[in-house]
Amino acid sequence: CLTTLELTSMNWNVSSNRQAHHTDKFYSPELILRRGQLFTVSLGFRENVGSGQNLTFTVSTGPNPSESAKTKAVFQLSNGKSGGWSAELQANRGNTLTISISSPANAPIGRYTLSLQSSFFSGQLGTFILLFNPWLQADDVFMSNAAEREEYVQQDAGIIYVGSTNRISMVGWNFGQFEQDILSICLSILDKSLNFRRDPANDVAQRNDPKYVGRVLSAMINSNDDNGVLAGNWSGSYPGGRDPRNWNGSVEILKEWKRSSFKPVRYGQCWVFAGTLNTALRSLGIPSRVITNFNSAHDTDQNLSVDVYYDPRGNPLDRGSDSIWNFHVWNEAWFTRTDVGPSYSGWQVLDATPQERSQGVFQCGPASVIGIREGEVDQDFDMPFVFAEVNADRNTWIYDSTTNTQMKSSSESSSVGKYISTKAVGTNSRMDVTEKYKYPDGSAQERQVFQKALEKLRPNLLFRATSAESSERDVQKPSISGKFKVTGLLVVGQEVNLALNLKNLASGRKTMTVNMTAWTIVYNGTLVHEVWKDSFTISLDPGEETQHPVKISYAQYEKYLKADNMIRITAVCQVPSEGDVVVARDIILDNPSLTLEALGEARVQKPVNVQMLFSNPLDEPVKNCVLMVEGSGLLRGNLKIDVPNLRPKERSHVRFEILPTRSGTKQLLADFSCNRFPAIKSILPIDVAE
Ligand SMILES: *[C@@H]1O[C@H](CO)[C@@H](O)[C@H](O)[C@H]1NC(C)=O
Ligand SMILES: *[C@@H]1O[C@H](CO)[C@@H](O)[C@H](O)[C@H]1NC(C)=O
Ligand SMILES: *[C@@H]1O[C@H](CO)[C@@H](O)[C@H](O)[C@H]1NC(C)=O
Ligand SMILES: *[C@@H]1O[C@H](CO)[C@@H](O)[C@H](O)[C@H]1NC(C)=O
Ligand SMILES: CC(=O)N[C@H]1CO[C@H](CO)[C@@H](O)[C@@H]1O
Repeated sequence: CLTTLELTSMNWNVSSNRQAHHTDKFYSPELILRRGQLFTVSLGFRENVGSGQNLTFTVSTGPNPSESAKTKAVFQLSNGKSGGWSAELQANRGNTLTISISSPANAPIGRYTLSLQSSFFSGQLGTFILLFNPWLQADDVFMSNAAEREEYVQQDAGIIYVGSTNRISMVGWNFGQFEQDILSICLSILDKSLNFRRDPANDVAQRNDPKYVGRVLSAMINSNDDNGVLAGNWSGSYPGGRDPRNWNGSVEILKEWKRSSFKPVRYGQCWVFAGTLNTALRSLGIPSRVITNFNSAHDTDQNLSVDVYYDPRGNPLDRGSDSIWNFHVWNEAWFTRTDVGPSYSGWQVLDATPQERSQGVFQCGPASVIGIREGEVDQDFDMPFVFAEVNADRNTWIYDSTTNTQMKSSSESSSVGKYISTKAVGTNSRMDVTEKYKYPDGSAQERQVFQKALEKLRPNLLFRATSAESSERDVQKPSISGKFKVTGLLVVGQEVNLALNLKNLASGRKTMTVNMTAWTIVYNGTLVHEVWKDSFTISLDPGEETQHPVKISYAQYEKYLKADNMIRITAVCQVPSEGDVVVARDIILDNPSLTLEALGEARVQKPVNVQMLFSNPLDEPVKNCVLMVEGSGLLRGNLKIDVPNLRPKERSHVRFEILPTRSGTKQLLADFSCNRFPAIKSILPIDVAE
């Protein structure tokens, strides 16, 4: 009687399989595997089953699995590997068979069901999750360097660079791809995509391809079009959601998205989108990193030229659709590009910030970084947009609304695309990758590539020839020059001190009138409020230089400063019957410092105290102070501590306890906020011993 041969046990060998597949860090009980690599399961039967020759396995993924789409495979226990799915007998101990199962290196990733059919048992054995495999040479995401794999796949905390060219700063980010539920949520991101909703069978079949998965994720991390994860907002006020500066990692965001039944989480800005996309990529096994581009152009019409406008009084104008962001953050993911040619394999730009639609949807990439450096703007995907972000020319105009006229004040070919940065492998230092994106600004090669890109984009605009040079020629050479110099500390709570340096470059005496303004802004140039203005007239002898002081008091800017701490200062200088000269400078005020110190050695499962120090720099009390702390592997979830009000200039100490759960270098993130300082951040690296 066959029923006596029923299956009595099924051992997935979760722990040893996950160790072998480099998935042991996931905080989840599930069997998580990487494709192209064998795993072993043990089947126990009530009686001796011989060699198990007649066992047939089926794996399937997605709602409409099919063998033709390779979302289903049926295979028998055999001795030979086929390159596709296969099963091989490893050991036969009478009632127990140990079987090793292999998946192909190009299998779709996702959640699979494993079933068994035989004369004595038919049914599901259970489920497992299959991920990309950067350890496997045959996988499109193969990364040969072990230190890089450690950083770009296994590292669950990192640094994102922000600020401006003259003040690069950083925020810590907790990617948390191994935290409870995060992998599951990242898989459900794919199932909420427009592609899946339209044609699930086809969508699941394409999940074998990192290009496809990366592009879908870039669409889904922003909420535009598809109710994806994060709603963007650059307005400077965020009452119905969280100020983007307050996020410190992806885990809260992804969990909140799930908790709210997949309603978009409010609000994100570029580094929040990039931090979250990085978590999704690393969790699925695609090596990835976060990239910051300073002076990032947003060129909406692909003419590689961005226009910036001011009015005659020096006010920046929100005019035209193009803009230059102080910084912009995107991702690079690592995989081969068989579609455009193997020489474009390697790092690929993916950008989840909703800037422009691509094929009707806010999504961007993959765009090969090598392709961008070589000006291959006709390749897939979104190459012109990314190329312009790092290469566009910047034209400055004075627009006079009373006469509806505009005059070009300057044209620069090398102000866009600076200090392209990412966290270095294995250390917390900044690595500059600008030369991966373009040849040195101003070099012959860089101009050739720019020209090549321009010709590909606008065959009929060939006359722009040596573009920037020619447009620089159509701007009259100014007889004066100007520059803002910082003359004091730039700190929130104190007066801002700068000077406008002016110089007469001409051989005759020049009289000029100067209009100046200062506006608080959001990092992408969104204007918040005018906080200061001044006008003066001055005469300078040939070669003479002068310094005009700029003083902006705390009382003038405090109400309008946003968490970006950015102020844009502009001067429009006019010499009668000559073109206006625009001098602009964005400054970033520093927050008072928040220091963290571990008060003992950190060991796994041993509580350790950490102390926070903060001094109120203001001549007024600060209220509603809250300290938030998180760090993957250092504490479960996050800690919220109410800090008592601080009197003017008072110092505050707060102690709290953490309990490390994993060894290695971990990152503790703190965020201190109060009525006067919306988001002061600090990072403490902690070495946790076994
Ligand atoms: C941004 O947030 C403000 C304040 O909550 C809101 O009024 C505005 O509609 C939001 N903008 C977008 C695009 O969601
Ligand atoms: C580029 O496009 C903008 C519109 O976005 C337009 O105003 C500008 O004149 C164009 N510049 C060049 C050099 O083609
Ligand atoms: C400064 O602003 C005034 C209007 O307030 C305007 O008449 C004058 O032309 C401006 N100066 C410059 C240099 O544009
Ligand atoms: C800031 O970015 C958002 C999103 O792309 C955009 O809607 C807004 O217009 C931008 N502001 C400026 C000044 O470019
Ligand atoms: C350390 C820190 O800033 N914690 C923050 C991280 O995010 C969680 C949830 O959004 C909050 O508790 C804190 O804002």
